[in-house]
Amino acid sequence: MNYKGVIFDLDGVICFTDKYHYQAWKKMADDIGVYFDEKINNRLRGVSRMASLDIILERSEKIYSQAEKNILADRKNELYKTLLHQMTPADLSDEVKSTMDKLRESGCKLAIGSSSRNTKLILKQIGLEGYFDAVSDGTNIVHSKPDPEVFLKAAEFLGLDPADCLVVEDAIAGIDAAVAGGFAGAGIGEAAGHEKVTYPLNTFSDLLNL
Ligand code: B16
Ligand code: MG
Repeated sequence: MNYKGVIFDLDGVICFTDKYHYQAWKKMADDIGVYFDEKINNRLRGVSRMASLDIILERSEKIYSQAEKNILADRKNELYKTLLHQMTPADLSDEVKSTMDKLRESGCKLAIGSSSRNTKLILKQIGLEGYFDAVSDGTNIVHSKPDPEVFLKAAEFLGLDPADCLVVEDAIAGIDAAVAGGFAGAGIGEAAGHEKVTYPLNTFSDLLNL
């Protein structure tokens, strides 16, 4: 690994909470009679909770006040958290865990850079509480991806320059954020096709070849 630090996105990279986000947003959208599908859900990857709600409400005829939006977002989050409690260490794949262990053995510092305000709960559920050298998430930022703030904070927490860190992302907004912050970006899934991705990955363990 040619980088001193690796900053991992959480949802879509380390684990797959996207299905729970979908179920919870779908229930909320159905309750208020707003159309929502998997394609719209894809636009929510890496995007903050309130910005995600604004994307969903593009399909609504009613204009919601900020107070009403807060209630909708809270309702979705309560359902989402109930679903997160079903997660166990079995939701962390052997490939992801052994790849991260090998990166650490080679001297790399490891961090999380996630937009989620539920990051600590998710890490606890999958058995990674206390595993990372730094955790930067939705609770310590003002601007969410594609703004680079979450990754810049992660690099700062690690004591490293962005140029010495690799960001691993599944979201287009996440690669945009990495590029804006001066980081190299490794893309998984949809993000592997981003025109500015530094390294497209077929699978997570490809990181061991960089
Ligand atoms: P929360 P990531 C992101 O996580 C999700 O991809 C995105 O869909 C979600 O809206 C966002 O976290 C905020 O999540 O409601 O838990 O604060 O991909 O940046 O790890
Ligand atoms: Mg993601």
